[in-house]
Amino acid sequence: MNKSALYKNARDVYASYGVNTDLAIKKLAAVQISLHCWQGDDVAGTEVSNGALSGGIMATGNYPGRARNGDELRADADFALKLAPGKHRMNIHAKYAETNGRPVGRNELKLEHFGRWIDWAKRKGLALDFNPTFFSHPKAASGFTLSSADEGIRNFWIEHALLSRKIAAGMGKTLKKTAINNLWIPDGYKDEPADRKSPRERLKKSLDRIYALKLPKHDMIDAVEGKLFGLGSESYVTGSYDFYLSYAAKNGLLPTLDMGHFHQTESVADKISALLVNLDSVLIHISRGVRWDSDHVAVLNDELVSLAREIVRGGYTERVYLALDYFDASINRVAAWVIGLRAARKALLYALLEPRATLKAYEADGNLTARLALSEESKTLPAGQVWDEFCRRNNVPEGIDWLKEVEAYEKSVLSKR
Ligand code: RNT
Ligand code: ZN
Repeated sequence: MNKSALYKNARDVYASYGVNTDLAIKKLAAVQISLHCWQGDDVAGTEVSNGALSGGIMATGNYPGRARNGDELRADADFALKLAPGKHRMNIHAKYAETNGRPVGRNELKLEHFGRWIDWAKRKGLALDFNPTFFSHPKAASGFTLSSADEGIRNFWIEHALLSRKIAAGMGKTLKKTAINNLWIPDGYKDEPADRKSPRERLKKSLDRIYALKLPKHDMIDAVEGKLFGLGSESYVTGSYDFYLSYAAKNGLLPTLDMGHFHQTESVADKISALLVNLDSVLIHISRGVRWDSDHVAVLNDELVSLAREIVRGGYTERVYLALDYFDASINRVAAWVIGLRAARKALLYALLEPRATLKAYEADGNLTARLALSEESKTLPAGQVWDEFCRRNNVPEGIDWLKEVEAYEKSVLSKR
């Protein structure tokens, strides 16, 4: 059977379950996924005085060929983006400033230091997202930043957070595409604190100063990312999920849910409808924790498919912002990007191909037997043929063909670094 016959067959099979595959393909293309620049260089960054990675996160592995500067990083990202179908954004961190060899403090950064990213994004028609960087810096050496007991340290990081928000707004304004500015801090203790309250009170006060500055919502929106624990902050994290969820709800910010930042049996998928009954939007960091918040490459697993299902079932594709967040230095980094991008998009396709109208109807009728039976059968319908068709329609290699291109790029470019 040729390729289009295979797709037609899949389309008929899905039609018999009441699912329109052409509509699914159309909806899928429009969902935006933000690609994290930091997978391309193991979160190293492009600052002049580049410190070691800190803050309780870690990129393990020493696969050759990581990007060593902004141009290499953008070239690699270009390559990855061409191998993944659908609409993308690019997510960058403050530590990816490019300052022409001149050291510029984190409290002195300006929009112009991200000019190369902006020019590149403009050429590609991409939106940019932004993150202040509160780690890999001497002023974060104590493990505390916005919740530090030292007023000087707190003020330094408040300045950094404020100018990051302005940079994000500048990006959004220049590109005419709203930027999301996501704040995550590493603050926490390795061992049981004697005082859990004071750092949280200080964090709240710091955030109040950071978000007192009002910026146009069509230029940028603010998100705050909580966490359960980090390396060296196993017993206490100031900015926990509860802390930020309540802060975000009270102050009109987006909570960020990183899939590696919860107890391992906790379902991020279940949180989507619980949050969006009350909030406008959330930001998801698509990651994969293996035993700990290990930031493994996202794959098509149950967690990701369940999350995508909740987004699609709730009609939330415009209200849930999706961004990848992982860093694996043990495999080809461009491939790591492509695998995660394709996995996230595939999860959304699976969700769009679910016979959800019928499942909901069974549920409404109280026919829970049929609900379970159909849910099981739908898992083995020919989604792969629809995925291949989606790739063809978007001029992206289908199946494993993309890997040959990454291997050729590794040979001709990455291996020479
Ligand atoms: C850390 C958070 C955070 C970082 C990035 C680099 O646990 O997930 O989002 O991964 O900011
Ligand atoms: Zn994250």
